[in-house]
Amino acid sequence: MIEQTLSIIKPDAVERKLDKEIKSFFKKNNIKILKSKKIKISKEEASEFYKVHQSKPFYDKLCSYLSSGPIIAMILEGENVVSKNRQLMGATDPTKAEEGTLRKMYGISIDKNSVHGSDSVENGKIEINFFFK
Ligand code: IDP
Ligand code: MG
Repeated sequence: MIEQTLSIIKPDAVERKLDKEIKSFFKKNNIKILKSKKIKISKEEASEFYKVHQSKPFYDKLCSYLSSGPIIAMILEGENVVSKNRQLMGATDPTKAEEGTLRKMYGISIDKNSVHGSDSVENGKIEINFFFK
């Protein structure tokens, strides 16, 4: 099924100017980038975006991090793109990510893991709406 998902190039990857490589990696894997915008969000906005994690010990650090510098939010579209993007991203912890995945190639640590991807079609809709209203 053709789906959409939200992808974010996180501050660590924007700072290292990896956006071109990451975008061409998606395109090479038959994923369309419907929209893309570079923005800097506030800590309040990051807290809203990541509110599913509010009970986690790393929540505050996570929200500070996502609002620490410019990010690139994108709407990706393609066949089964939600799970496909999750596969292309690799495990949350770059040290556990498979060879050839974005987080393996570019991730620095579990915090600075370079990319975000929605975890379901339903959350994808919510997250797309958050950035592209
Ligand atoms: P995901 O990004 O692979 O979907 P989630 O569990 O949804 O992973 O966590 C959201 C983000 O929170 C992760 O991308 C990562 O940056 C951060 N995070 C997750 N687990 C930990 C942890 O145990 N310590 C520190 N940061 C974490
Ligand atoms: Mg997640």
